[in-house]
Amino acid sequence: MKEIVFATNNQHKLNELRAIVGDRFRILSLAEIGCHDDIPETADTLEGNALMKARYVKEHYGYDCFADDTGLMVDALGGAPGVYSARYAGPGHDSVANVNLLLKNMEGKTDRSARFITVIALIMGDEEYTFEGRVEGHILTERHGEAGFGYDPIFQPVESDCSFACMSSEAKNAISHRGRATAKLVKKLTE
Ligand code: ITT
Repeated sequence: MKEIVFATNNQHKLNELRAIVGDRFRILSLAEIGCHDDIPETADTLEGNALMKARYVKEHYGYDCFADDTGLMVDALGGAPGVYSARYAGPGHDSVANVNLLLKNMEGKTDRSARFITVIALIMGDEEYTFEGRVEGHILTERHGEAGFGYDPIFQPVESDCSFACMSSEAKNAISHRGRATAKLVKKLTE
């Protein structure tokens, strides 16, 4: 079976990808290739960060690999937190603090429209590819649901009457930003 590295330190993303890809490929984690580095993601676009992470693994470890960068773009906040979604409430990737700050900044806003965008960068041999997936929705006024991760409890996709955190992983993956970008990745990998 073909092996490919997913350059992420986020176990939730790894689980989602493995569920979507199934047994078509063996997805290796960074730990499985002995990489425990703090991979830089200092670009100011999702595409730039995804490429930065994938290139780092290719250059330092030699594996074909892919990486994703995801942002939640909220219209009433001028597109924030956007590319800074992981560090919205400060350094430390603290999802509870990020969600609290977003709820606070959205207090009193009537336009609650938002979208998740994922860009996946794939490096195979000398070739680089990028794939985008997005899902439209709105920001709820409080948390709903226990599943998922990150901003899932406060994001309700237009296709659903509940938040991503109220949905099964299968239901989320079928319509999500990452699910849609991953479908394009899988198409490329199976060409
Ligand atoms: P890696 O860079 O190691 O892949 P990360 O958690 O830093 O992991 P991102 O920079 O792509 O990942 O994530 C940006 C933020 O958006 C982060 O706070 C995540 O919790 C959140 N996020 C990403 N995908 C999400 C999803 O499907 N649902 C809810 N929140 C998500």
